[in-house]
Amino acid sequence: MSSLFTPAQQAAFASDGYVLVRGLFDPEEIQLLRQAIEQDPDLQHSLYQRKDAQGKATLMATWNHPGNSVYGLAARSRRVVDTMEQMLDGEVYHYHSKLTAKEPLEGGAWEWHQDYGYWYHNGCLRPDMASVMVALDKATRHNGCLQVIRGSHRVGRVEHGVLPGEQVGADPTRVEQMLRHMPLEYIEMEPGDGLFFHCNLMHRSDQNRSPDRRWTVLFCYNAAHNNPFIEHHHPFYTPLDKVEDSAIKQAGVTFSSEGTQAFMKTFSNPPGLKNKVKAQN
Ligand SMILES: O=C(O)CCC(=O)C(=O)O
Repeated sequence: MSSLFTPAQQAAFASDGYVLVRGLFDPEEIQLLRQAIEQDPDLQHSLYQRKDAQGKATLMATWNHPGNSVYGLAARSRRVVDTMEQMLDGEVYHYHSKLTAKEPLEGGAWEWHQDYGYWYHNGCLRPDMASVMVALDKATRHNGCLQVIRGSHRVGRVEHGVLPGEQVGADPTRVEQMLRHMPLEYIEMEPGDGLFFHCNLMHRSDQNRSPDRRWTVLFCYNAAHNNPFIEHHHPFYTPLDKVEDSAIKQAGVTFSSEGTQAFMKTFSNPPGLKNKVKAQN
């Protein structure tokens, strides 16, 4: 087990719901990831838009299996997976990954939500799930970096509803209360930094009104013991083949070989969430 977390970071994850690891991927590695994600034809063909309430779109790609691309290897690397296994206290598998790309001056906002707000509806019984957001570009307040409510994961799952636009968001009354009691943090990141966060951490991000691109990739994991009881658009337990950290540089700019990553062409809200509580905003 080669988790990156020190005991202090493990304690911070428990109390805050997230840990920011600077330089999770070094400059050479992040350049490989960025280049592969920008150029992989399978990924490019799978791009779709997710619009916010004002009609501004984030460009997205989502894939269910990590495969053998260099960015798939990053999601399978020991430094990431062993850390996830420490966070979630046991074996994890790859639940999906996604690119969230905010183009300069155009990128859309994300409303307050917890990932478990929708993964719950996928039949995942426990919130034993987490993600790592990796910055491909510099992410700042100006280009729509992630915002989190520190410690909000300890509130548990909040009801979510379908919002205007194409997003699912958390009950605004609960969010308002959380903001009264817990600090709002802007997570500014350099390329290669990784934000590990719990699936119940409340998070959002602003539109990108700046001239600077903000692309991030998210690798999401589920505990092996939390195999979903509903068949849905993300995979059941599938053993994760970990690779050594050195695999990223050894691979160079490698793309997904046809079919191995199972790109999704579109993405719709979990059926359980359609017609559910309408969030009031
Ligand atoms: O890219 C972002 O700013 C947020 C993305 C996000 O929260 C999500 O995909 O669930």
